[in-house]
Amino acid sequence: MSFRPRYTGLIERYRDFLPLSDDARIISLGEGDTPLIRLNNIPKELPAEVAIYVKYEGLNPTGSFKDRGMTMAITKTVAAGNHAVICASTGNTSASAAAYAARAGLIAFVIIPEGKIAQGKLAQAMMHGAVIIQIEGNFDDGMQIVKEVSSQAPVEIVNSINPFRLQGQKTAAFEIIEELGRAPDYHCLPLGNAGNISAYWMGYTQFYQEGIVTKRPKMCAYQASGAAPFLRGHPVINPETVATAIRIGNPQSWDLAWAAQRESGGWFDEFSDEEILAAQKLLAVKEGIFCEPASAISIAGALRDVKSGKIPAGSVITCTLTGHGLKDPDTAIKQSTGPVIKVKATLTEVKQAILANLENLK
Ligand code: AN7
Repeated sequence: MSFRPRYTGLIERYRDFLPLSDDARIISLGEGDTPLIRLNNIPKELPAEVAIYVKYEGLNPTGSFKDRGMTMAITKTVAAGNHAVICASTGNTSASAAAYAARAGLIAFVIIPEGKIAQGKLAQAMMHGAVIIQIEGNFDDGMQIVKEVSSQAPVEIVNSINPFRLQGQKTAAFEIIEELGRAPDYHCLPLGNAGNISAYWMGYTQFYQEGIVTKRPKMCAYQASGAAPFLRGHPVINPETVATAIRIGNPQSWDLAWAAQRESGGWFDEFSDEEILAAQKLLAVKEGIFCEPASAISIAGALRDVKSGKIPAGSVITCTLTGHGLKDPDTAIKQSTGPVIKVKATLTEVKQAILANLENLK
């Protein structure tokens, strides 16, 4: 066997494609290099033969794709000599900012909507020592405040309006191209603040312009019906969805996302909370892959579009699973239908429970 060099994160991996000076002190937790898993069981039940791959971004260091952007944003903050960062967040950005700030020795201020952030994400921000400012308002209110406060206090914004965030996040498209040896035909992903779709489109476009690939995918992005400004054509005032990660009514990368949709020939669509949770469950039960609710919307989208014929037979589809299922255990447990059988701690009772269930599952 041959030894492979220790993986040290996406900046070192893709340095030639990233805007960084050679002497920058890189702040990394080994983000990126996430698995691209081909779905085995779900596609068998589709009317058309397609290849569906999931980019499992939940396996990043803090459990979401945000780490790709954060390694860049925090590296740049350190290079600029700044000591504090700030973000508004539905949860994952705050977790990632808190961790990378800790790694760099910076102070992180995170503004989160009261009561609407998944437990795992809150635990991360707390554990990494961020200063947590909980507002009686939603993500959009927090975002507005962050933009204003950063002009009045010495804090660097690390939301995706920080251009280095998208630079880091575009590397997911690079990895997909490298693993497939080509670009996919369709790329499906959730759409919230719209940074990620913009970043993927940048990444695909960069490799296309460098002549590394000869085509780019159609970008297909999905929103929760209760938080679907791209479907309504204007900001939504009181966004609501069980998928709290994408509970966003006034996306910051509005124009970039429309450009990605238009230039790629892709589309936007929406799903109810029930459909989102059903897709999350389906992926967990049929493929053994646990993603958070917001991430599952990419699966809901791909499946609907294959069933309707919008995505034709023979297509290669990639879906980004943006965050790990463990981020939001409450939602998972609440919707779980699996039986928890309570019996006495005896061989007889346990055996009986096993045999009864084997019978039921036949
Ligand atoms: C799991 O953490 O906006 O369209 O503040 O956490 O790039 O915003 C999270 C967004 C999808 C949407 N999936 O991505 C935040 C935040 C998960 C997410 C999105 C988010 P964008």
